[in-house]
Amino acid sequence: MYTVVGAVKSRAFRVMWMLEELGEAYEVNPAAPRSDEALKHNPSGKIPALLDGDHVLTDSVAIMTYLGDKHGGLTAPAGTPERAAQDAKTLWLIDEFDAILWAAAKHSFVLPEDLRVPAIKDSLKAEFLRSSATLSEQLEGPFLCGDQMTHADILAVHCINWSVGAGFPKVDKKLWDWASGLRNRPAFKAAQARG
Ligand SMILES: N[C@@H](CCC(=O)N[C@@H](CS)C(=O)NCC(=O)O)C(=O)O
Repeated sequence: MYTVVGAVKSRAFRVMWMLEELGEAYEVNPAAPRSDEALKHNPSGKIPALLDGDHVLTDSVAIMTYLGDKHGGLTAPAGTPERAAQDAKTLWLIDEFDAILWAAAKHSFVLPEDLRVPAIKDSLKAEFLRSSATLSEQLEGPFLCGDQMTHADILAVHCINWSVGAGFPKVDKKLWDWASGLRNRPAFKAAQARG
């Protein structure tokens, strides 16, 4: 049985959703970022971490990649052009979605107050909207990487949800409807119920 360290309302949700999609059992240790419990598993105090027996894995995307490869689901096989395209999409989402939302969080509540530059948030919101329009344009099939769901879909939907919570402008209707469809998946709902 896996243990996910981190609460539902954090990047740990990505790992929970992935585990639900894969049908793997897990328990949740809802440790807060930088808490003693988080520091026990990751010297940076960041969450999520995944406990797999004696192994401690960190970083939500590294964990999803590990789980996908290990259980043979939600990923193209390693060493294929499809996997390279999936990795490129995942890294694009980290650059253009996650990093922008994280920068906004840092300048809202993560950094010490004297280091926050609230004015940066307007440009981050504009950048996110531009990136979401690009993603929307590229969206052709039911999933970001074609006919099969991958962890890139989990990452994108999690970031779109996060953008709502962060008060960012709403993504366009096509992308919003697509994300809503994925939020209706039983695995999404089951992960959310862990909160
Ligand atoms: N790239 C990492 C980022 C993890 C991360 O920054 N998590 C936040 C909570 S969602 C955190 O622990 N922040 C505390 C900190 O940065 O000190 C991942 O995707 O797991």
